[in-house]
Amino acid sequence: MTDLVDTGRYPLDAPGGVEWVAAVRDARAELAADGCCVLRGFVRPEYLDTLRAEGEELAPRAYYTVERVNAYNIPLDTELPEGHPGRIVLERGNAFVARDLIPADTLIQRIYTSPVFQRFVADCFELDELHEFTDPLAGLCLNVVAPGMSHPWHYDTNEFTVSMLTKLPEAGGEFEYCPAIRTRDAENFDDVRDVLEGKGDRLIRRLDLRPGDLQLFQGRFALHRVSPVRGAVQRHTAIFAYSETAGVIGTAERSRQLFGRVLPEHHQTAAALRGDRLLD
Ligand SMILES: O=C(O)CCC(=O)C(=O)O
Ligand SMILES: [Fe+2]
Repeated sequence: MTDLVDTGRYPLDAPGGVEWVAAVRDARAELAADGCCVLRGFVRPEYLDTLRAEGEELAPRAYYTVERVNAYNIPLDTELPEGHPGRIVLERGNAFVARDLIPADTLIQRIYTSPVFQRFVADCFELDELHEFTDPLAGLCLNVVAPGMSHPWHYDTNEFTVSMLTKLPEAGGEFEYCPAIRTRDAENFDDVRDVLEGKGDRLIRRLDLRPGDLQLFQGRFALHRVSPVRGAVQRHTAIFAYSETAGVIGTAERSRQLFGRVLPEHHQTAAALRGDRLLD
């Protein structure tokens, strides 16, 4: 693991050391400022070809479907008042390769399962510990956005998300986000509606991500999307999903939507427990 990572900048080879503490402090400051932190060049340049090539080999295994959704991922026939941003229908055209289709020896599995990586990420998010999902499909995914497609505006169910671009599209496919557009107590539907209607530029930040950059993101309160990919090639990201509690498994319905498959494990779970009552 530590030979994959630029340990000069991100000292995963010396947990708890002075440089580790400094790197964690910088990441925490960025997260505190706007809920997003990009650790540039996290993966050493000599591994970037492998990172991209492994994703290219996996991408045909994604579950390709275009789904009509809303920003809250609640059913489209939910009764909502006039003007509610949840009434705006979006097309979710990204496709996920599920964890059980990603070989254990790929770089992204090695990163996802690395205890020292998990320790580092937990420290950056100021968490005592974090756990891989028990869900056999959702813990680690490759997110594939093909030309003409986008991963439309949404919030994450998880309070924190870790991801890494592995393949850059020719154009478009930008990660865009609206820091703290909602809070634990307030949905702020007016600003959300502006963003969904293309009138929210004042609220949007854009990231210039490069392959091998590690992104730490608090996506529960920041509306975000991957803008439409243009040109001839796909955009790929590895999504490393962790939770503060052990044993997390998604619901059967969500698994069917994202992966086109439901496993026996998914039938045993009720909806994930959450600390708030926000939509999705
Ligand atoms: O692929 C990305 O860069 C973002 C993915 C994302 O927002 C998600 O999977 O929830
Ligand atoms: Fe997301």
